[in-house]
Amino acid sequence: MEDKIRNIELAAARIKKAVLDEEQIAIYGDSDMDGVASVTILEEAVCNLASLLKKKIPKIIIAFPDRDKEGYGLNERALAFLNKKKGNKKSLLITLDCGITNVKEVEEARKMGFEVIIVDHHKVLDEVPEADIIVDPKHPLDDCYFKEYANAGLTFKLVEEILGDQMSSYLRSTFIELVMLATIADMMAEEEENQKWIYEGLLNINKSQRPAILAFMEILGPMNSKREFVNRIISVFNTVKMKDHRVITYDFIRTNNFEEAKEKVKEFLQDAEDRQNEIRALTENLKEELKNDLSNVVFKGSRDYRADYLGAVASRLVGFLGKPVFLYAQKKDLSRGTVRVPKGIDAVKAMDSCKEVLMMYGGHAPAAGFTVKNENLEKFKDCLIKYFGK
Ligand SMILES: [Mn+2]
Repeated sequence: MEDKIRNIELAAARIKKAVLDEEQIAIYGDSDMDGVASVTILEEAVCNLASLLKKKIPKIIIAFPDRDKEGYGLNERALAFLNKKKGNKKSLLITLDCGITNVKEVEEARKMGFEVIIVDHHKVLDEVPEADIIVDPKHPLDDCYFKEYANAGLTFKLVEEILGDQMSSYLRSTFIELVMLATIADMMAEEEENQKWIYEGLLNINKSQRPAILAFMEILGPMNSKREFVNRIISVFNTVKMKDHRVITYDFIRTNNFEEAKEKVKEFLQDAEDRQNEIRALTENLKEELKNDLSNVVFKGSRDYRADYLGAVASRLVGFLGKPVFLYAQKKDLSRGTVRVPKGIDAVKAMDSCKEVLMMYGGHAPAAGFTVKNENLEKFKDCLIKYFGK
């Protein structure tokens, strides 16, 4: 067992070189709490390193997938966006909390002239993208003793390599705060460093330096527990709202304007409430509809479903029905879905057996996602019925 994650020093050295040479850097992260935390940590570390080294702050292109329009991970539209921003300059592309399943897209990115570093904590499928550097503790070649990091935890390990003992205690504590939020949000095992970071992050959250966190504190008022407070923040961050490949929570977490942050928090909390109501209504409808259903797997979609809250609905249904739940939002030509399964079942493995009919899939054993052409929906369903038994 190694105590270092495979390739993490290599990735750190490459990013350091990019800062030294004032190269352009594109950072592409998932649009949820873990992704936004990861992007923020890496971006702030890179800017910090540039000023420590008395270098120009590199041009950093930031983008996130529009989950509703594009689904999860690197994808064609996002690549076109990144490529346009890149111009004809040489550029690094670092994917955070996504990328490990994007074989085609990584190939495409490299053709566009990006040098690709994947930093991901998701399961590695049979086919691995040909990126320049891959950091993923779940890679079969990775011998690291601990594999259950949130991606933000992984990114923190990476920036520890990048900054070394030049990381100020101020910077460290603002990073740990984000790692704590992301580790709880992604429901990673509270063991080893995860446990340490969660403890430290929760301990210090009321001394946060981020106006965004302080604004939450002021608007929400006193809470019974720090966990409860943190869960409210997470539910906002996992509500993905996009504008031009930028998730609005990313600008929010980085803001220096307390008054503006307070206005945002009010807006977010209203949105979160509306969303909770929609989730509750859909869950109740589906419970009613499925309570007498005898099949071993739920596979259901609609043109009215919105991809961004299906995960929450599927989680509740798994608890109620005790069987795997596949829900999808049907678009014009394809459908995007989310999967939640009871303990002991591996959602990614189930989809491995159906990969011929899928465009894209991936995630974790208990929670995963997929993209499928509408013409293959029935085939996918049949395949799942076969896998889980009648
Ligand atoms: Mn994650």
